[in-house]
Amino acid sequence: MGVVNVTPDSFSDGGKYLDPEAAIAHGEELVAQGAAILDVGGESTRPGAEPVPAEEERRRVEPVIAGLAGVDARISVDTSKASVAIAALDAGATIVNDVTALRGDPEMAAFCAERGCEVVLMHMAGDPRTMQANPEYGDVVAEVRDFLAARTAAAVAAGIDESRIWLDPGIGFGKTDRHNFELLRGLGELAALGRPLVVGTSRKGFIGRVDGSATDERLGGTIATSILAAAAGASVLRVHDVREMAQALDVASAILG
Ligand code: PMM
Repeated sequence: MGVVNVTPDSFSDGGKYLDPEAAIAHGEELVAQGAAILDVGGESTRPGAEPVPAEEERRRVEPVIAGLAGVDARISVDTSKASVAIAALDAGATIVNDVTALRGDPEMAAFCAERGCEVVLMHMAGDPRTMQANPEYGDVVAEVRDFLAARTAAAVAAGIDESRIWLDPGIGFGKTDRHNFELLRGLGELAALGRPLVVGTSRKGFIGRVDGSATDERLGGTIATSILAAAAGASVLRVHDVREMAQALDVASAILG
C-alpha cells in the first residue's frame, strides 16, 4: 500500500503533493513501482495534528482519487468522515481506511455496510491531538487484540460483512516506542484474529529514536520493521517508499517461499 498524502502537514511528506496533479503523478509512480493499493489521505493524523473540516478534506482527496481511478491498483481513502468516504467511493475508491475504527463518525459504519467496501479498522488510543501524551497499557498486545476483536464485532453488527474487514495495530498511534516494538513482536497474536493485517511503520518516529535518523533517513528501519511484520503475518504494508519495499518483499519471499 503506497501512501499519497494530499495534506500540507503530514510528518514526512506534508505539502509535497497538495497540488492534485502532483498527487496523481505520485500515485501513478507508486503503482509503476509495485503498489497494489494507493492510500489517499487529506487529513494528517500525526501527533498533535488539528482536525480538518470535512469539506476541505473532501476537496483535497476527491480530484486525486478521480484522477487515479484508471490506475492498475485499488484505491483506499484514509478518512474517518462518512461524507469524505462517500465522495471518495463515488470517485473510484473501494477501501475505507479509518484510523478511528468507525468510532469517529456515527454514519460511517452504515455507509460502509451499504456500499460493501473493504474497511480497515485501526487501533488508536485517544485522538491525534492527545494520543502521545502518556500512553499506558497493561499488556499492549492483548489490549490491541481485544480492541480489534470488539471493533470487528461492532462493524459486523452494523452490517459490514466480516470478509471485508482488515485490521491494523496502529503503530505510533497512542503508543510509546516500547509499545510499538511489543506490537511488532506480537503481531502473530493479532493475525490469529483471522483477518488481513495492515501494518504502517513507514518513516515513523520510533524508528528515528533508535538511531537518531531524520524522517527522510528511515528507509532501512521501515524495511526492517515491514519485512518482520510480513513474516509475522501482515498482508498489507503501508509505506511511502514503494520501490525499495517491493524489492525487499520480493527477495524475502524468494528466501521464505
Ligand atoms: N499511519 C498514518 C496514517 N494513516 N492508516 C493506517 N491504517 N495505518 C497506519 O499506520 C497509518 C494510517 C500516519 O502516517 P502518514 O502521516 O505518513 O500518512
